[in-house]
Amino acid sequence: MLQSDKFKKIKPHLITRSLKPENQETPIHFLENRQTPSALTYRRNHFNYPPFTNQSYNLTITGSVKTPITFHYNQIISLPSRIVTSVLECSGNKRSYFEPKVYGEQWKDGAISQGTWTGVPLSYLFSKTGIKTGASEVVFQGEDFGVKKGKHVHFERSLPLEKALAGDVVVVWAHNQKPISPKHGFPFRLIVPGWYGMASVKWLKTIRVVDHPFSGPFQTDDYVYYPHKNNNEEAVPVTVSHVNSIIQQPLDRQILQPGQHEIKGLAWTGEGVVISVEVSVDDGGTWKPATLHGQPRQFQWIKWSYSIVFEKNREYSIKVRAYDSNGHLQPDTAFWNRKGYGYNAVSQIKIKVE
Ligand SMILES: Nc1nc2c(c(=O)[nH]1)N[C@H]1C(S)=C(S)[C@@H](COP(=O)(O)O)O[C@H]1N2
Ligand SMILES: [Mo]
Repeated sequence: MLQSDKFKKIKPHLITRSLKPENQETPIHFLENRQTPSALTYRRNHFNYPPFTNQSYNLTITGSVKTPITFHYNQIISLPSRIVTSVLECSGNKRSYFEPKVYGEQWKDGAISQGTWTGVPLSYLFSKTGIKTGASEVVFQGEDFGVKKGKHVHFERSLPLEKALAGDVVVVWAHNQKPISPKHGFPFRLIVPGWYGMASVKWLKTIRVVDHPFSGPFQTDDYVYYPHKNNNEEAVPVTVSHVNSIIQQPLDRQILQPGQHEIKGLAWTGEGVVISVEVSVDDGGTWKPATLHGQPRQFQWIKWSYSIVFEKNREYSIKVRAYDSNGHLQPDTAFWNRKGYGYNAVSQIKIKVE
């Protein structure tokens, strides 16, 4: 191989937070495409990867339904399908920036991806099974399992029935036009666009309609905002993603040459769309609008950029904040909560000009 061919092979790798179970994030400056390639999509797992068996090709809908049905993979992929391109952000993304610090995976900004998912709307599957009166929630069980607080459990999450029936919740079997990779949920996963990632259950095995509040550990212990350090008062479940942004260029603490530069990054929100992004190069003293690239689309991130001439021998404190169509704005300080979910304070970096 020629020396120059070797150099062409330089490519990004995920940033490891833990290996068993696998938790790795994406270096944010490689979130370039509308579709994050599967190999560069962050991986967030509570347990080891589940064993794959012939049973894995079946998806059962049971509980408070009129006709319980087990669908086979071949049936599911032949049903009327829907395509959704959506951001998936871990609710623990940016956790490492909380002050005071909190326990849990110390994610920086890269526990986020955007992908195109193909599958069958959950509401369509329910039109086949029917739902009994009195049903209130739907529980989604993943094939993966392990020990949590001394108990042997599967990864399980519920949605309120109303949300489960909303047309945008989809049981998907393809990611970026290919079968979902084993690490991201093959053969099926749920996708709940606009909600933090924990709702999008991978290796989906059983869908159970229930008539009482579901209280599994990933529902009522984890993925709850606890505003107080020492008690569980005022707890609120984690649901919709907050309005948020990242600065992809320049990098934090980068040393630059004087002259024209482009500051750029991404912005997104769970409900509504991003309507503007503002940049400050004087530590939040004054704010100017960034240019948005393309039309804002529901559930998708939008690229933004801002041109500036940097002067020599200076340091700049750069801040960025996004607004959405529901009137939400990134706050100066994130809402602190004990388990460190939903961090969305104004994004910031510092750079130095030689
Ligand atoms: N079965 C199962 N589904 C799961 C999880 C899990 O550990 N097991 N993690 C959830 C969390 S917290 C997130 S953020 C996303 C991550 O999806 P990804 O690993 O495909 O990026 O999957 C969700 N679905
Ligand atoms: Mo997550």
